[in-house]
Amino acid sequence: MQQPSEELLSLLRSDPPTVVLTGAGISSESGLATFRGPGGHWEGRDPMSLATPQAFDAEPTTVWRFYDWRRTQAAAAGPNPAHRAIVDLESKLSSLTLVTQNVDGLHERAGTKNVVRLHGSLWTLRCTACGTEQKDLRPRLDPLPPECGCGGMLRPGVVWFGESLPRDAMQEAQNAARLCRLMLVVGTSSLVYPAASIPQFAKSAGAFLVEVNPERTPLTPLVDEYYDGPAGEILPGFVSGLA
Ligand code: BV8
Ligand code: ZN
Repeated sequence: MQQPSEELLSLLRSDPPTVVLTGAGISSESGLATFRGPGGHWEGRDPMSLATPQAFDAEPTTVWRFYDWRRTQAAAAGPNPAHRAIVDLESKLSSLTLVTQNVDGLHERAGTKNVVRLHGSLWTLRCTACGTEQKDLRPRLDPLPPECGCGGMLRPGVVWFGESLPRDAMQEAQNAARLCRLMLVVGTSSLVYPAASIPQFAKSAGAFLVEVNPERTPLTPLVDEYYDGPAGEILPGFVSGLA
């Protein structure tokens, strides 16, 4: 398996402000399906077609059940060595900002303290009428979308396609990207915007860009180093090289 280069190790040893941007691929070794990989479909439906406000408007119970399934999958999964390597990096570096597109909560369960969630969380419900958010860690959701105290229907607290990202999360991610000297882009197809634009901010600010993914992506030609392999094997090597 690809070991970190001397260039990356000496950069890491200089304790650079670091951003780690993750996508569904970092959770695949926890057994969670990615959006575009095998197993992502649910009852024959493409998750991309279910993760939209239109789908929820048209088929609220179906979309609700899809997210109930996603929660049961995430609850049954556990953080893998890639999630834990980021926790280790966070403890060894003075400044590490973890920005994730994932909604599964595995970074939080691995122990990462500050998680910038660009696309919300499976473990939050939001009222469609008054917008109130509530944490909901129950293993299973009610069979039907429950009502908020105001009478509005509750929905999953995630960002669907066509919906704007939380302003503060995007702002925090962009600021961290502009200030970092090293960005690790891990397990994302770099197809979904505006999350996929974040590495560009780092690049234009002169950061050293590293991609970890067993497949090449539209970002690969732009990075300084591309590690072709699973994050659960590559990232621990970055940490042990720092020891
Ligand atoms: C928005 C939460 C403004 C829900 C998600 C045309 C051009 C450009 C943009 C658009 C366009 N048409 C529409 C858009 C906008 C759209 C978009 O980008 N679409 C894409 C598909 C073209 N974006 C939006 O709609 C965003 N909002 O633009 O708002 C706006 C406002 C109002 C009106 C109009 C516009 C909202 C996007 C957020 C959607 N919500 N998630 C849920 O989870 O259910 S996105 C969801 O899919 C994930 O969060 C993630 O972001 C994305 C999947 O991407 P990845 O995480 O990268 O996962 P993927 O499966 O794709 O890839 C996995 C990768 O891991 C692969 O590369 C694989 O090789 C790798 N891998 C596998 N195993 C491993 C591994 N890597 C390492 N180790 C391993 N072991
Ligand atoms: Zn309400």
